[in-house]
Amino acid sequence: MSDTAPRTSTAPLLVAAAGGTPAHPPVWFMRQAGRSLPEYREIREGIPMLEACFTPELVREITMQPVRRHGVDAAILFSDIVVPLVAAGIGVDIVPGTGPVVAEPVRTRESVEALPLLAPDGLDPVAEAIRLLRAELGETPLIGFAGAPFTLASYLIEGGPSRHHERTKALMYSDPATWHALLGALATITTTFLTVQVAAGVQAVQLFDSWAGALSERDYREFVQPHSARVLGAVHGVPKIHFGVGTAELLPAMREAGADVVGVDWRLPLDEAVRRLSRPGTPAPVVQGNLDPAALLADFAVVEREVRRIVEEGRAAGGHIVNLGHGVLPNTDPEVLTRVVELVHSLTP
Ligand code: 1CP
Repeated sequence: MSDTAPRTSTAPLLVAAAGGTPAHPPVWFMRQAGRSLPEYREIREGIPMLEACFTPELVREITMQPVRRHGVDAAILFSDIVVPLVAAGIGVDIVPGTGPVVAEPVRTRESVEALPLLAPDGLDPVAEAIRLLRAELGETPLIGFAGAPFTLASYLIEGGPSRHHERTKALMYSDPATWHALLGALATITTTFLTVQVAAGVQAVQLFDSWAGALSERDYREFVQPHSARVLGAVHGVPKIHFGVGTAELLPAMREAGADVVGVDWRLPLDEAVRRLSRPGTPAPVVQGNLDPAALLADFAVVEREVRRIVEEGRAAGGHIVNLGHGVLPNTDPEVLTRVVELVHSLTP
């Protein structure tokens, strides 16, 4: 933080993340940049995803698009969870219509030991994009992010997107030593990715453990939580949001990993999530979520009812950041997102 920066921010997202009462409920959308916006499709025309992620001027513009269009309470850096793997020299590409594809899947002790380290200067274009964005964003906070070790491991082991994560779990159960070596290496890479972003100026971070909900709580605690906790413990000075999908049974363990804010998907009402997250003698939990992304495809009367319900249920929390329960679906009408922002801003926190 520079000498001239205010010590406390009144930005609603940062107030809510700290458990305070903001002027209005803050709202942003996971995957708010990207395929639902025609201006995004236009600017990405002919430019591969990863090339875009390493071009500061493009990252700046794509990150700004949803802020300008919707008036959301935060920008999220346009990047991807595999960007630090690419910066480390691991062979990963993002294939249109598929997602991350890994050239040589990592399934043995030898391939884990051969994983490269990530030198921070490999992320210089990302840091440069963050500096450009802070200069442009003014009072609107910029959220940085990374994929958590488990979710990254799933892509590396499976070789690409996976429904059941079966090779991932097979390695976890059959060779715990190799498993922990892999998650340890990924925790180190993820920590570098996040600390570079914080040093460059992001004002909050979100750790995406999108696929952690595939695990039982017992397995999560044994095989995953220590590595995510190491990442979260190494990031200082900004609020930390910890998010996964299908994590109703994992929420307390995810909070214990060190998060200030726990992201909740649409399967669990926020008041029930708060009940599960609460511990006697500790401050009321702060939550983020949890509109079903598919509900945005319904009539606006339905959307409005759902938004009002979620803001109401969020009152049980110490603070509430309104968001979806997972990312914006590509066929979402951007007008609906703008109307949701207007509606949320008209409500009392
Ligand atoms: O608002 C934003 O768009 C921010 C940028 C962002 C973020 C936060 C992108 C751009 N990716 C992510 C995170 C990300 N990437 C996650 C965690 C969040 C989540 O659970 O949705 C995951 C799991 C990925 C991996 C990934 N990258 C996928 C999912 C594949 C699967 O397993 O189902 C996909 C499709 C990508 C590519 C990608 N990343 C981002 C965009 C806009 C795209 C589409 C690529 C394109 O436009 O060609």
